[in-house]
Amino acid sequence: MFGPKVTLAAAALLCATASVNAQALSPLEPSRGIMLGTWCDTAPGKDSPAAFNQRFGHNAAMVHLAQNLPLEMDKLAPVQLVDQTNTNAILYLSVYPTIQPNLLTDAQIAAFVNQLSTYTSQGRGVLVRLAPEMNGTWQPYGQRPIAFKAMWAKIVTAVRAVESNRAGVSFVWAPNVGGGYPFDNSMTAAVDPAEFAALDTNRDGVLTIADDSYAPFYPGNEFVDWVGLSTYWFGNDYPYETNDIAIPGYMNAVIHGAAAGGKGPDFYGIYADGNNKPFFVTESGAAFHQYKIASPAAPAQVAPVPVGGGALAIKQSWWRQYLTNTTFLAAHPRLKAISLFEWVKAEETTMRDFQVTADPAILAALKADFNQPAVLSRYFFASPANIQTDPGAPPVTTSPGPANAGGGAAGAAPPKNAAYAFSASALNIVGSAIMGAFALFL
Ligand SMILES: *[C@@H]1O[C@H](CO)[C@@H](O)[C@H](O)[C@H]1NC(C)=O
Ligand SMILES: CC(=O)N[C@H]1CO[C@H](CO)[C@@H](O)[C@@H]1O
Repeated sequence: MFGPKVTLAAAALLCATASVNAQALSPLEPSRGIMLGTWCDTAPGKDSPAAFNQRFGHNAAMVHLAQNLPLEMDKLAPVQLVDQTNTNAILYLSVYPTIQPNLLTDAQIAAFVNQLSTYTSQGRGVLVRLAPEMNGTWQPYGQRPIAFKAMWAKIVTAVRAVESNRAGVSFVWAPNVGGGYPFDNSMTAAVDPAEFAALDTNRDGVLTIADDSYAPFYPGNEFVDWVGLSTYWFGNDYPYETNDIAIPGYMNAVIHGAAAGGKGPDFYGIYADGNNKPFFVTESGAAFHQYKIASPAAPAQVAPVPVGGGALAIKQSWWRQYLTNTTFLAAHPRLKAISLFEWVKAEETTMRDFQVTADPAILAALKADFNQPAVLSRYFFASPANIQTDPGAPPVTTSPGPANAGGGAAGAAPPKNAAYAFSASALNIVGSAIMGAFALFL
């Protein structure tokens, strides 16, 4: 799958590194403004990032894809879908280790580094959300903070050892929202006394909600570029199978640890403000429960769910808390990226529709809120570009998304973005014919 590395990459990235350092930003962090991204259902015949761009009327600044580690060569993230947007969108890549952290070999890490180098050397920036939700029990790498942090540092060090990756790859540390921690009693890490001691932050001999759900897993400022949380509105009460309007202020409460009984640490305050890191809403959506299912594995309808507040009002009550809420956005200047979860997904006991751009009425309501100048001017989007991230991928056939509408307020210049400076520099030196597409960022 991976082509040979492009030899000019090292020279190209010297430029980008200098510009990143001068602004004291994390790699791929915009100096101001928020990158809007999408994670859509890329199964054949379902949805695509290019189709999202056309529906929404703006080019997603980031395209979210996921894959496992060690690499499974037949199941790598379909990065050609990013190329097919014909933009310089950042690849936002969630990477899920399928084995315990201490078992990952140097050769397996090297293969991953090579994959990223292939992308960055073509001018495609990559935001790596490595091993997300490491605080939960449901991942093989979950609740093993010592092994997790060692794996994290090893991978980050190996990735940064390649020149094109230093400005072109940024690491996102994103635990699960702490409400409900430690989530269930099947705490597998308890078998290792050292791991358990690291988790039992109040040293009372048991793992409970009173223990810090984030700190044991933080790999350290030198190894983390971005900090993030995934935020969802599922409904008023567990097991979440009613269609409820979002509780006012819920989004704000979640990122400051005041949701779910107010027991969680103030994530934004401690990890974004306290550690001087850009903040990333790594996934977000409001669930409209379509119907009850037997199970996620056998998601046939077993009972209807009343429409309650209705899909439009529920989703609007959620996006108005953060995405289009200028009060919220102004209060969180470290918020630099938001990725929408554009899926219909069987979860727990219901079929859940999180999409905001699929239904025409919901999309129209979103656009009416989002395209107000005071909101739109806080965001920016990818620019047209012809990047062939993976030289081995099939040729691009889809049509381009709409033109960049970043900085929508009349006359406002789009914010400068280290990511796009990175792409521009790389392509400038390569001498690509598409230079004109980057003129705004030079
Ligand atoms: C907008 O955000 C502020 C600050 O978080 C919050 O107080 C307000 O309720 C939000 N507005 C809506 C409509 O949710
Ligand atoms: C118990 C709990 O909170 N589990 C949740 C952890 O986070 C994942 C992803 O956000 C959810 O799917 C789980 O339900």
